[in-house]
Formats: sequence, structure tokens, C-alpha cells
Amino acid sequence: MKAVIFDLDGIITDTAGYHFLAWKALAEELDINIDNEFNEQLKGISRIESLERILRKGKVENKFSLAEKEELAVKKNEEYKKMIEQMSSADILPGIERLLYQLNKANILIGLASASQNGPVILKKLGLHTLFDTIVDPATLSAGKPNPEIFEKAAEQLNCLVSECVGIEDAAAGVESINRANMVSIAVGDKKVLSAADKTV
Ligand code: B16
Ligand code: MG
Repeated sequence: MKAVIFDLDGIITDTAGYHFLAWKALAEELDINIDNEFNEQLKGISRIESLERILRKGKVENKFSLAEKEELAVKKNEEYKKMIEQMSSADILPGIERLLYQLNKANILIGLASASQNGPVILKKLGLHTLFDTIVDPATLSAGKPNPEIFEKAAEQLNCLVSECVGIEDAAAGVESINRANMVSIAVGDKKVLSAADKTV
């Protein structure tokens, strides 16, 4: 193993609750009701695809132009950015900081494969950005998770073969992305939801 490639939300820090609150506020304005169970489907999914799923739930997917959808996505992101403003190292999930330092000490490369365009800002707020050897820019991808592109690109940016990388994820779409990239997949969470992973903790 030469590299470990991390997902962000749900692995390094828990921003799923903030994403949910920001989407819920927007959905309510559109008279669409979303709950925690529905939110599970949005984990690991890009901002615009998350919006599409919410509009589909409200059966209003054809009511908005592309430009209006962009505006709605920006509005959600502005709300989300206010929520993550106060994040600090206290928001790092248990065990992660130690693991990152251990990998670093063992000369194992560390990458970030997050669908979040806020990823670099969040890593800085957590004080972990200097530990990462590479971050994939999700804006450059042709397809999001479960497509393997994001993990393949992380390996490429680290000059590693996919067979030399391990991916860590909390979402079913993310585990599928790692598997389709032919990396070893480690999932954190519910074994039933994440049964496709090589190992679940
Ligand atoms: P943003 P991950 C994902 O992050 C989140 O799980 C998902 O809920 C969110 O919609 C997506 O990032 C995009 O985030 O709106 O900040 O660009 O789990 O891939 O680290
Ligand atoms: Mg995640």
C-alpha cells in the first residue's frame, strides 16, 4: 500500500447534518418535505445532483431552468457556508488525526476524494490541510460518485497505481466508486448499507 484516499464528509468530519439543514431550509421554501432518511441518499452526491433528487421528490424537476437550478444550488451553499464558518479542530471525527499522522510518519501518501467543493476550506478549518499530499478538485470531474473517476484521479495525482491505494468512505455511492476504481475499500458505518466494501468498521 502506497496511499490512502479519504472521503471527507462522514469520515474526517461530520458535515452531513449541516448539509441536511441547509437543504431542508431550501426544500421548505419550495414546499418539499425532506427527512433524515431521504438525506441518506444525498451523502457523497454532488450539490447539483442532490438538488435534482430533492426536486424529483417534490415532483417539480421540470419546473426550473438550468440557470434557476444553479441559483438554488448557490443559495443552499451560501446557507451551508454560514453553518461551517465556526468549524475547528474540535470537529475532527475520533481517531482520524492520529491515523493521518501515523500514515504520514510511515511515508504513506494521503489524498482527498470528496465530492465537496468546500473540501479544501474545511480541511483548513480543521487544521489538517498540510497532511494531505493531494486533493481532487470535484469541479474537474465528468461524473461524480458512484463513478470511479474521483478515486482514479486521486491515485493519478499521487503517481500511484490504483492497486497501491486504499479508499475510505461512509456512503454507499462512495464505496461503489472505490470498488469500481479497483482499490481496496474500507467503509465506516452500517454494515447492511455498506456491505459492498472489502472491510467495514
Ligand atoms: P458541496 P463527501 C459530499 O462530500 C457530501 O457527502 C454530499 O452530501 C454533498 O452534497 C457533496 O459533498 C457536495 O458538497 O455542496 O460542499 O460541494 O462525502 O464526498 O466528502
Ligand atoms: Mg462522505
